Amino acid sequence: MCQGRVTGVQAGIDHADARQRAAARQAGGGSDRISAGEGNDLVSAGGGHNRIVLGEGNDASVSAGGNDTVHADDGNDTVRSGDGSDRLWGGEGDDVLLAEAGNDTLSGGEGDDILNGGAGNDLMGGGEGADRFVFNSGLDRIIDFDDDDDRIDVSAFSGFASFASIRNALSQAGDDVVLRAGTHRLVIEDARLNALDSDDFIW
Ligand SMILES: [Ca+2]
Ligand SMILES: [Ca+2]
Ligand SMILES: [Ca+2]
Repeated sequence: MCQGRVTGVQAGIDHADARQRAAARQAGGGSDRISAGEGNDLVSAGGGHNRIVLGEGNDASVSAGGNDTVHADDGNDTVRSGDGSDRLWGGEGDDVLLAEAGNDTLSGGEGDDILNGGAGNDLMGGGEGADRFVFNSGLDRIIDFDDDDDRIDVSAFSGFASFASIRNALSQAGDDVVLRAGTHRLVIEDARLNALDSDDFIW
């Protein structure tokens, strides 16, 4: 298995393979296309609208502003995608998806994933496994909350000091449950208020 590593890809429109280290380092700013392939890769893509495929292995990628698309694929991966409207797929494995600012779409896929949309209005789907959804700001949606396995982390809000305080902020809205935190709102799609209990939240 190769140990690919791409760093400093920041300018220009690049088509970098992680195994081609020298070429990757010379790539300039703008929108990069990076395919890391097998092995455990560390990709730093900088700004621009990046398209990153991490392939197999336990990978990590960091990108800055711009609308990024990241397919983490197999393995336990960590993806941090900076500002912009990003689309992140964890694939198989236990992944950590940190979409940061912007209106982002996060898909955990199989495995026990942590999905954190950061600021902005984010759409989150955990897929199979016991997933943790982090709600910290904006108007977020969880499309596939499973109250047997998944949990919602609201620890970013100091006002939620107990499950009772969370329960007071929950309401049924048609087929969905809505959690309100000041001006911020989380929609838990296709959920029943009376099925949610303290096991479903982290505060
Ligand atoms: Ca890889
Ligand atoms: Ca993965
Ligand atoms: Ca999952």
